Amino acid sequence: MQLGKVRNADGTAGVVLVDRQSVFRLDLARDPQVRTLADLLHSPDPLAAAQKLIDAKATSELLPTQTFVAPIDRQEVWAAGVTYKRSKVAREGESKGAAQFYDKVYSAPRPELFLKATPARVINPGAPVRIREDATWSVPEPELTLVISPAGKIVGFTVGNDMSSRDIEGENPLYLPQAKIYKGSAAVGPLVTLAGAMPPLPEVEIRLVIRRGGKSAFEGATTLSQMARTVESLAEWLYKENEFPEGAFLMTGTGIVPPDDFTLARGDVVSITIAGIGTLTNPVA
Ligand code: DO4
Ligand code: MG
Repeated sequence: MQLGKVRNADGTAGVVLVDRQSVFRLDLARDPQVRTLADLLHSPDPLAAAQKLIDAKATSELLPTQTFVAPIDRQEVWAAGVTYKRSKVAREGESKGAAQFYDKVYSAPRPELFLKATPARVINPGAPVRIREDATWSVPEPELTLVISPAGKIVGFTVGNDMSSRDIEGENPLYLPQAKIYKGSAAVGPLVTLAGAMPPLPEVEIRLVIRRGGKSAFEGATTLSQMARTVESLAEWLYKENEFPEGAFLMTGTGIVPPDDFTLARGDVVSITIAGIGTLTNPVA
């Protein structure tokens, strides 16, 4: 079972429950406690709360995937780094003067966590993500993304793209916010799979395909069994000494890094598929 947001033909937004291929529009006006998708996700039983909002007379619809918009309301988007060995090795290679810090953070109890985006900065499925004009080496980072309630509970999972400028990050780790947080650098969606509906996490495959001129320019895959931390511990660290009254999204790090001679170009199309959730596709502007 999945929850998501759609853009209606008249430009307004709607909330939907998705059961495999069937999409049910929800009538939020039926429950005064529920004004947004986040209210549903943060309720004690999101599936039961959503099912109560289905119009009994409404039939399910088949919606084109471009109808879905990012399933976010007012949550901040955070990200974890160096949670897979592949990411540690790639950072050590790109930042010669600071390689030791990546090794240290990979094995330290405290993870690397950084603010990635505010909701207004998040790019919808199908809309263009960006590479920085002043970057020479840019990559997408395909990441399982946790949807966390204000109380710190992982209530669902979505797909995230942590667009990154490797040359800027590699020049000096203190440039990380510029390498990571810029216009068009974060995309999430298309849907949130409720926590209880997710397949067993270690088996979940993440796949990245980058197309250029209609042909595959890079393909890679990993599974969550390669992640050196648990999703629960990442959520716990994020909420330590912090408050998220609107809840939070947390990208959990990349385990797929294209070879060092690969950089994204305008016109590329990035598709990230996570088993149990779906595919987030964005062209590169
Ligand atoms: O330390 C740099 C960021 C790492 C990151 O974003 C990742 O591993 O996914
Ligand atoms: Mg990342």
